[in-house]
Amino acid sequence: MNDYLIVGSGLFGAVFAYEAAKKHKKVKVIEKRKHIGGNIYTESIAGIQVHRYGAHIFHTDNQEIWDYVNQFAEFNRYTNSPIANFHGEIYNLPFNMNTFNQLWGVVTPQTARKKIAEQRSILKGKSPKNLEEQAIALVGTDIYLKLIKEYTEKQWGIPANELPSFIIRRLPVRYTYDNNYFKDRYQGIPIGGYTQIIEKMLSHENIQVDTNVDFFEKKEHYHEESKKIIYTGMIDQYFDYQYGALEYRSLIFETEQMKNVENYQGNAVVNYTDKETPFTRIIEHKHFEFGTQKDTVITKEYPKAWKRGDEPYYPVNNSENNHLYKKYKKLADQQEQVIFGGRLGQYTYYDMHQVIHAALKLVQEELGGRR
Ligand code: GDU
Repeated sequence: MNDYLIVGSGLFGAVFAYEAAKKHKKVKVIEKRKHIGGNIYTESIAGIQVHRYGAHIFHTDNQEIWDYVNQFAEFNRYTNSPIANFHGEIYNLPFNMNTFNQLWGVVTPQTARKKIAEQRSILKGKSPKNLEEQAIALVGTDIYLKLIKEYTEKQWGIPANELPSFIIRRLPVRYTYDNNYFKDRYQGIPIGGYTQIIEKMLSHENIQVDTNVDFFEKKEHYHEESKKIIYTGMIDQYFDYQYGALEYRSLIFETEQMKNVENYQGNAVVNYTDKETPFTRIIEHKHFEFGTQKDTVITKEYPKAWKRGDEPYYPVNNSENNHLYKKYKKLADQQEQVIFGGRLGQYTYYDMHQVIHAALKLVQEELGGRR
């Protein structure tokens, strides 16, 4: 009998498994894919750590979380500063004095603020109700049209005026010449990739890991052999889509190794913000670790509508889906044996540091005591 069965070996499941194992619990982790790590999985190609399921840049403002993750890997000093390419014009992200200067030639924060205030006036002082209005309120119409609208609609497959405004508030707007994408105190990439982090967590002697296993093929059996289940898959699938399917956004990754190309695009992340380019961004993985290999590896990210059987990457947190999620959440709360966690189990657009935070909170609630 397992004390805990963990469904999914991503960051949420792995943190919980590790902490429970340390407290002498018997833990079994099952994973549908052939490898552990969920979407933070990285693997080496030509000596370069490739982020197989999209770019993952660790950042947090919480020292406890930073110290926690640093137990499992050494982090470098990488600072995320993506470049936007709009029809060949290059702009710095996030929106800051460099962007304002490139767009309007303004050099002082005062003139940049004035320009944005002028453009914001089309909202007539109304408070923003959706992503489009929120974006215009923050940075004005020029930036909205060149760097936000088409990228966002490509990414989400929904008009920007039907998306929630919190999505754009993820990005800072700065009146300084600072291209750092994140506001957090701590930031970096684990030297040697993310997979080692999960490997270290799951290598505890009280944890058994089975890959290539689908929970739904033997759901009853798993319920019988475990005291509790931590389920990190899609919450609607767990309940057999009984109220209907939640929406997700999927992605296709096209990865290419380029022989004898030392430096393809000069930056780890380049966003293509026009609607004509079918992908949203190109990741050149070696730049996350300041690599000097003679080859390079790039990945193009194509957003895609999600249908059953596809990989769900992002929850689409508009009001209909959030309403539907609440119904599933009610069912989830009635399950004594099962706890739902992670991006898919809680239908929440979590970043890695938030996932660790949520998993440690659950550890505290379930197992109490100090780590
Ligand atoms: N957005 C734009 N234009 C851009 C970039 C973003 O309009 O050039 C809008 C989009 O609506 C997007 C939203 O801002 O959906 C949020 O953007 P994020 O970059 O936060 O979205 P992602 O989740 O795709 O970002 C992921 C990670 C980030 C960071 C980033 C790489 O969640 O932490 O690593 O990739 O730059």
